[in-house]
Amino acid sequence: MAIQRTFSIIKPDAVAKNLIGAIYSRFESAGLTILASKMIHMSQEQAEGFYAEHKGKPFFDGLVAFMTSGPVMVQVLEGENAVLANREIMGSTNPADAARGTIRADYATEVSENAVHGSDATESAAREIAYFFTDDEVCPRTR
Ligand code: RTP
Ligand code: MG
Repeated sequence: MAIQRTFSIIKPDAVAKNLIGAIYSRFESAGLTILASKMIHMSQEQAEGFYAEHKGKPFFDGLVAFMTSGPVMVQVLEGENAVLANREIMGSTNPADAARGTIRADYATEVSENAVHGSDATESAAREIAYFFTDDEVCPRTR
């Protein structure tokens, strides 16, 4: 296995429920190290650009409205096989299908408000990290 980086968002529903610390704890317990982190309130343009691959789908407008409805936490996570490791602790897109003990099973009930985003491949991770962070905002561990 290789050390990878992935991009993560704690979505407006989970931020509103004061779950930032609980979700960061899940990342760290899973061996994912936080290399960059900030709170932002996405603009319409920022959210549409981030989810460009979904443009034209029936849930696109609702997704953009939700993602701009309140602040989010965006972060870069690093660890062994980080892309898949993060997807595993997140659980399935629809919380109803998410395995017990995953973030979405424990903290979300709706597919449209499912607590977290995680990159689905190393290529999308690199693109998504660069979408929200400059190189000097990402701080590799020195010890
Ligand atoms: P994400 O990108 O947020 O990590 O979620 P994902 O890969 O598990 O799901 P994706 O297919 O990329 O969809 C992005 C987000 O769109 C919303 N969605 N709603 N109503 C629906 O059928 C539907 N399908 C997708 C979800 O909030 C999903 O996280
Ligand atoms: Mg996705």
